[in-house]
Amino acid sequence: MHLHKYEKIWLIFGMASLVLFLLIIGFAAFWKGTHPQSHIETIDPQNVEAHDAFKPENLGIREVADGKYIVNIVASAFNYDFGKDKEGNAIKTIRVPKGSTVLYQITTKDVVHGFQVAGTNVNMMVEPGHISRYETVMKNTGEFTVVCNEYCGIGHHQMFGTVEVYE
Ligand SMILES: [Cu+2]
Repeated sequence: MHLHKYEKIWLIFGMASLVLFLLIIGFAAFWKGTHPQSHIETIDPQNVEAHDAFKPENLGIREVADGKYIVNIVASAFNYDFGKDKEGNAIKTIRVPKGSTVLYQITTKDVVHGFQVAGTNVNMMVEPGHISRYETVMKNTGEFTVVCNEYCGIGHHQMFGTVEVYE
């Protein structure tokens, strides 16, 4: 079989790019540990309290190791449940020291919601029946507004909270 010179060049180019892309995917998946951050674990949306992370007393922020925090949140129309303080008032602000590693775990009781900490790289879709997780280092100080970016109904704009990163 005779191949034209340009055909050969294109074949080699095509195959080399395919190999290169597969190597990049392999490198990201096996070496860097890149994987989808969320939607791995399922949960009964009608009974989220059955899951340890979403028991009312476990909601909100918890320090699990030095500089490591877990934040558990239950979203519902039209509220983010960050748990309650000692007086029984709903917590609306999560406070973390700068540079800490925070794992956000969030689920929803009803419809699809969003969870975005505006100004950071935390931005998740929250689907009923799934647990959305994202771990990040809070590098910058400031007050960041939590917003729902999936239109979830008439009170959509009332879904908000604050993450405060202090020195
Ligand atoms: Cu919402």
